[in-house]
Parts: sequence; structure tokens; C-alpha cells
Amino acid sequence: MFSFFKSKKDPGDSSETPVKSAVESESPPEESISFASKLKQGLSRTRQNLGKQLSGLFGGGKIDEELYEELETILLTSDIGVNATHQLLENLRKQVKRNALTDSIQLKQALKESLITMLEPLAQPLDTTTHKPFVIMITGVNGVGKTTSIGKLAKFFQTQGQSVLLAAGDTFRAAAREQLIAWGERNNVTVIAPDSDPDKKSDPAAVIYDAVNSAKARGIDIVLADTAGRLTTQLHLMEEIKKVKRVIAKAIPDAPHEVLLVLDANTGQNAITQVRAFNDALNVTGLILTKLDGTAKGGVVAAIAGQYPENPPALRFIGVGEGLDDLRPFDAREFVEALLD
Ligand SMILES: Nc1nc2c(ncn2[C@@H]2O[C@H](COP(=O)(O)OP(=O)(O)OP(=O)(O)O)[C@@H](O)[C@H]2O)c(=O)[nH]1
Ligand SMILES: [Mg+2]
Repeated sequence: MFSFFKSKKDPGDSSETPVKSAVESESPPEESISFASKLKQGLSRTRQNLGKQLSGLFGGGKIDEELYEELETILLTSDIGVNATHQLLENLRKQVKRNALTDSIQLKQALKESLITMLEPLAQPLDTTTHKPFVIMITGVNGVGKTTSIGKLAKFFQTQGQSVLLAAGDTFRAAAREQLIAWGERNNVTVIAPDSDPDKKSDPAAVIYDAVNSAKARGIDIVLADTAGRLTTQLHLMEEIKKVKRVIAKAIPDAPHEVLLVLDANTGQNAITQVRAFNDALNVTGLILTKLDGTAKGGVVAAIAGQYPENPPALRFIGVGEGLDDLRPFDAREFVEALLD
């Protein structure tokens, strides 16, 4: 059995989770409009690329095998991946049959609906109210946007009325400590960081352990623990991150309550390899997909969904920029609307 992520949520309770309901009730409409337009702007390269190819195909005419074949080629070259492409086409054929569609002009909406159906299982908002402190460990390969995402998450959770503490568990790069402290200042939250003396090498597990205990003592709601980037092939570093996780559990037995893997949307199909390797090491419970702005490869979301149709990973958040507000819980419909005109 693949011990992957949290189980598929009961579709009935999706609107009941605290994070999502708070987002819907507290975000001013202007903010969501600006995020929707940011998302649209961010996905513009993917959209233009797909749109150009699909407009010819969906311009009117018979729905036949040739059309399906052409569509398959377009999807395969958009980083959607083999599995996702086949699932999408299967769903599309079903819709064509069920709704007795005859003209290719009708296929665009049908493709949108197929994509939404495929991506919806990924939209599992994170409920951070189950534990206090709720400990979130952030992991991923180098430069994917872990530390930046922590800065954005600190802001996000604070706007939900939750208190946050940051743990500077990246003791590998000297600048990492300062980078997290700067995000802490921007958000006005405490950062537990190792000694700044470069001669005193700190242990990442010890820093995060201290931070969790400090959050316990202060009655903080959420701990966001940063970790150093690592390649999945650096086996000693993969062992080190396993140890970090074990040590966190010494501070609170069932912590970390969330292991978030950060993926860079520019990674394309390699994202799947990263998901597998980090999940094997850490039992990843959720994903953040960053840098959706400035990539023509937004299709990687579908590739992730297509890879695990039985047990979809939880795509908790997506990032579309470097600013504090450029992160949002993943919403399948909003995403597809931005991806296809
Ligand atoms: N355009 C864009 N840039 C981003 C996004 N998220 C992060 N970045 C940028 O990506 C670069 C790396 O981000 P970091 O947060 O330092 O990445 P990291 O994973 O912590 O890196 P290491 O700790 O070195 O492994 C920075 O220049 C960020 O501003 C995003 O959603 N969009
Ligand atoms: Mg970092």
C-alpha cells in the first residue's frame, strides 16, 4: 500500500473546513479578484500555448478519432503527462456520449469540465485547528520556494486569526537564517533561529525542536518549520530530514501534523519524481506548487492528479509570485478557468 498523503476527503464536507470557510468569508472581494487576475496572468503562457493549439481543433466540425488523436498530442506536449492525458480523453469521450455532442465547438467546455473533475480531488484545504500548536514542516529540493512560501503562509494564517511562530531549520546556508528572520519581521512574528556565529554549526532538528517547545510554552497556534533544500539523490540529506521529523515527534508525539512538499511549477514532469522520493522518506501530507507565474508548464498540476487517481495528494496551496499575498489555497475551478479561456 502506498502510504500517501491524507485520505481522500468526504466531498460533502469540503466547504466546512475552517481554512476554506474563513477564506471565503474574510477575504475582501477585491483581494480574490486580484488573485484570480494574478493567477490568470501567471498562467498566461500556458494558456496562450494551449489556447492557440486548441482553437484550431475546437473551431467547429465533426468529433472524430482524428480529433481525439490531435488533442492527445496537444495534451501530451503540455506537461500534462501520459496518465492524465488518457484520463482526460476518457472523461471527454464519456461526456460526448452522455450529452450527445456532435460539434467540436462544444468540446472546449467539455474539456474544462473534465479538467475540473480531474483536479478537484487535489483541492483539500488544510485544517490547522486539530492540534495546538499545529506543526508544519516544509521540505523540498533547492530553490523551489520553501522559505518564501513560509513567509506567505505566516501572513495567510494570521489573517485567519491564528498566531504563528517560525523555525529557521535551514542551518545549511548562512543567508537562510537572515532570509527567514526578514519574513518574520515583515509578518511581525517570532522566529526561532540558531546562533548567528558561523563557527557554531547548529543542528536543524535541534532548532525546530526548540521552536516547537517554545510554541507550546507560548500558546502559539502554528509552527512553520523551514528546512534546507536537498536533492532527492543526496541520500545523507534525505536521512537527515527523516531525523528532523523524528526529533519533532519527541517534542509532540503526533507532530509534525503536516509535512508540506514544495514543488516548483517549472520542474515539469520531474515534480512527480520529487513527490515520490520525499513521500517515501517523510510521508508527505500536502503539496505547495509555486512559481505558476512565469511558466508555460501549468499542466504539471494535471500530471500530479493523473499519477495518483486512486489516492490524490492534497494540493494545499499554489504560489503565483514573490509577494506576501501571492499564495492561495488551491481551487480547481478557479485554476481551470485561468488555464483555459
Ligand atoms: N515568481 C515567483 N517566484 C517565487 C515564487 N516562490 C518563490 N519564488 C522565488 O524563488 C526564489 C527561491 O525562493 P526561496 O524561498 O528562497 O526558495 P527555497 O526553496 O527556500 O530555497 P533553498 O532554501 O535555497 O532551498 C526566490 O527568488 C523567490 O522570490 C513564486 O510563486 N513565484
Ligand atoms: Mg530556503
